[in-house]
Amino acid sequence: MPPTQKKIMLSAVQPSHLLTLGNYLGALRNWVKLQDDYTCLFFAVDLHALTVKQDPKKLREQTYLALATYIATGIRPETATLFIQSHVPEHAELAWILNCFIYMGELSRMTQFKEKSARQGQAISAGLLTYPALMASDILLYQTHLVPVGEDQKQHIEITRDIAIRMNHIYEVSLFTVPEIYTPPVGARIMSLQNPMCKMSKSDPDSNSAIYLTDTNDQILKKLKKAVTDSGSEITLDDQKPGIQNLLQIQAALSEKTPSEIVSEHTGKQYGHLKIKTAEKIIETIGPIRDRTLELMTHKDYLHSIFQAGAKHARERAQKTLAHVYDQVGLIKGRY
Ligand code: AQP
Repeated sequence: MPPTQKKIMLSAVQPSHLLTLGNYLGALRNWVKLQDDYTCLFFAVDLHALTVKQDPKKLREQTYLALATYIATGIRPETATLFIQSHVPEHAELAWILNCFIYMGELSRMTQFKEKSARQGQAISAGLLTYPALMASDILLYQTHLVPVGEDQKQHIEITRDIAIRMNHIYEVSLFTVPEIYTPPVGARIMSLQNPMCKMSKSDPDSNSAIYLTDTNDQILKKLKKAVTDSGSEITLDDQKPGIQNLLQIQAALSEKTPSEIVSEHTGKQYGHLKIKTAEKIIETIGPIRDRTLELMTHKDYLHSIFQAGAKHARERAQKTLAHVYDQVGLIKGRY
């Protein structure tokens, strides 16, 4: 199909810390698999990252790193539009309008808000609460058809759909395409290696809880050996064994097999064997991505040229939607 007739697929990652194996299996890998069937926009959501405390120097470096990782994973910059969220000011502009159409009750019910605000204690930023408005803006600006994400982001896409339907209804015009969600059958929720009841997260302060996409082979092996399991020894798919289930999920996702097939491959083996095999599988996949990412990080001018071209292209699309929204909600067109 010629690119102009393809549907739009869009997704992003917050450069709030180093990207994890969860980000890879839940998101990035699926972007690569689906990229040929869609017109794609992928970006680093640096404005979202500001909803939790950031070191400015690290944030800049992590933003480069996120985009380098996209390319290293297999996203083709020749066909996909790659950019940085803050380089397209329309994201923040539309987010303001959407903020006026989302209800406080909807925002305060979001699981991510509840979990992250509990960690922030008394000083909870308003940005953390209104995060879904900015995310809805990211998606709706481009008339997106499909958003591939991990399980944890499903709720934010659902609220995006609700806002799109609500505003299309209020103004009796198609302001926004209502996006569909894509989550992978295996790997949509990778759990922490240290607490398998919580999801693996970039911002978890315990670095042993996550495999970062820049970890060395040695670090990966050590983290897997330290992974929390339980006191048993039989490898089975059992809700009472969340640590073992997580390792089986990781191996299954990386091998394109089902978790039950992985169980069969480990019949009669001990937990230690499963940990080593899982580490080997991660190294096999992540090793080349890490090496390519670090190589790309030595060519910042190249990376910069890609996001500059990407932002220019993204703005052309974003401006059309924003102008239509401004007009429909009753703002006077500027004449500058
Ligand atoms: N553990 C996970 N398993 C599967 N998918 C995951 N994703 C995140 N964690 C997992 C998916 O990765 C994409 C990018 O996520 P994000 O950067 O927008 O933020 P997040 O969902 O809040 O991810 P993190 O790693 O937990 O970041 P922090 O710690 O900064 O909040 C999304 O598609 C997400 O579903």
